[in-house]
Amino acid sequence: MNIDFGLGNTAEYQVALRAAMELGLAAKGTTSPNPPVGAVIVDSSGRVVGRGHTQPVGGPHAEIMALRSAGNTARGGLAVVTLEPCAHTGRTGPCTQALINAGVSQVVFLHSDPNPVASGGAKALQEAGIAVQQVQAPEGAEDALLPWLTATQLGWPHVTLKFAQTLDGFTAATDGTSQWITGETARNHVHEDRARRDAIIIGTGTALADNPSLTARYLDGRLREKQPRRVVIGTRDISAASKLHAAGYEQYGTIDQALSQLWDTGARDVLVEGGASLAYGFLKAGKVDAIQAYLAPVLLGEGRGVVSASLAGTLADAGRWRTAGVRHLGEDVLWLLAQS
Ligand code: AOF
Ligand code: ZN
Repeated sequence: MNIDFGLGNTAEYQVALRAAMELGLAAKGTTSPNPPVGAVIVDSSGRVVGRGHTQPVGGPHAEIMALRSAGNTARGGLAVVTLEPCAHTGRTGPCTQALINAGVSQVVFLHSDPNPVASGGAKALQEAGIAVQQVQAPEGAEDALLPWLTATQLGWPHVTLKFAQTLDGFTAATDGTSQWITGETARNHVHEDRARRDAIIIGTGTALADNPSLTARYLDGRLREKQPRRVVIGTRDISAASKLHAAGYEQYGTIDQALSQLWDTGARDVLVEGGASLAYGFLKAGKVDAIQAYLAPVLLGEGRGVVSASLAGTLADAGRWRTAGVRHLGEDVLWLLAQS
């Protein structure tokens, strides 16, 4: 499909798509089991006249929020959405109909909807005479929908394994000290990321050894507005004196029990934060969809590893990951990996 969007050049809708992706990112962590979608409305002069993102479950979808903020200026305009507009009546009405009613003449979207109940929106819009085009994400833009898309296809939560390590692969020194391997910028990123997940998971070993609170905080220690669910996997009792007790948490005996219960209760995007034996369990079971490694410019020579046991006895058997992105965070580097 080759459509003239009347915007002069494609750079303008790339800007709109970036804006929509940023709106989606702002909603991440607040929408599950629904996707964190972002939407903008652009008028015929290329000006962004409406913005919106998915509201917490049961609330309006991104398109509805963007149309509300655009008002009458949506007529004849372009809607840029990170997910194919829904064609169904679920907890809310179909966004396709709202776009048609608002008189939008063009729709650009990033991802097709893998949810069979809601999909078919592109076709419905075309049948109503609206020009529809699916586009690629702009280079380097963070895509908030990826975990939800994978989870929806799998029928199982998307799992990100996260760790901070020295340049030579250690998460703690031989005496057990691990605070801090990475600098402030990277640690702040971890907290921002926690707030955008549905749950953070640790093993009982880490809960007992580190006594973490697993909250999402600002650098000054204040709690962020959105807190993820805190989940501990393992059968050992967590002491009543643990900070987790105060913050509230859930405990499951096995990885499968935890993920199955998390899925059933709406979690789609979960973060595994340690320790080494839980990381081993998730990796060995093939339950890791993405890795988020924070690499610090420190060498220890000896120390505690990221994973507690062997994943491959010979190099040819070792799983190789695909680099999905690299970011500088102060003196540290965030390495994002996906399954190849
Ligand atoms: C959202 N936000 O911006 C879009 C969604 O039960 P409902 O009516 O809220 O519908 C949820 C489904 O709608 C969701 O699984 C997805 O397939 C589709 N699109 N959902 O929550 C949005 N565009
Ligand atoms: Zn919708």
